[in-house]
Amino acid sequence: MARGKLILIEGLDRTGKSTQSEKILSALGDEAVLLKFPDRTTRIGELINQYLTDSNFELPAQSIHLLFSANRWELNSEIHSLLEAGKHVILDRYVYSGVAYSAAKEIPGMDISWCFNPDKGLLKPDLTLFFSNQDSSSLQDREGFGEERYEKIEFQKRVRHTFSNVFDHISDPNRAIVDVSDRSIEEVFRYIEPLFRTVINKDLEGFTYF
Ligand code: 2DT
Ligand code: MG
Repeated sequence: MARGKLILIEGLDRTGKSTQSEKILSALGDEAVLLKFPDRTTRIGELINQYLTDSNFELPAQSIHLLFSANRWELNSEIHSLLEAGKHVILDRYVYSGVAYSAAKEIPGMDISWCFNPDKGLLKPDLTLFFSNQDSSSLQDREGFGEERYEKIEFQKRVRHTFSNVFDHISDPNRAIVDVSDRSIEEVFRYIEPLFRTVINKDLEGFTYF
């Protein structure tokens, strides 16, 4: 049986990642499963959730970084099994968010290379779609952000910049940028559908790893 494909939706906050991930899932039906990182339901995920939602719960930047990575590792073998069983796995955030959000803190010593290290060896997606919007007045829309730890305009601007450095650092020919500015949900979906269908119809053998 052909293995399933690993499809990653990455991007900045409020670019419609979760909406499009759900739409891909509906389009593929029971051939696919959708996993979201951080997965807040595991023991490690509960700690991550507390860190994101409770501003009194402090952890060193290095520690929370390693927890986000550990959260991916705890699901790695399950993802592997699903793919081997022929299921397509859609991921809503993964390694690139892990590296970009931590490196954007600009902590001495915690550069992109340091941040990427604990994720080395994780399954690498067969397709990565990076959702981006224009860095303009939309970022003035403070109302649009919620209350979680990273949902601050200044930090989001740094994350945007850091993502492009992360892409320079981690090469991947199977990655595309999707500019969602001024596009409706349906327009974005019409744009990405042929991209993920092409990958799904490929006959790939073996796996690749970060
Ligand atoms: P959501 O809003 O998508 O639930 O993400 N993040 C995410 C990290 O800092 N490191 C990671 O490894 C991952 C996967 C992005 C919650 C926040 O967590 C950030 C936003
Ligand atoms: Mg969020």
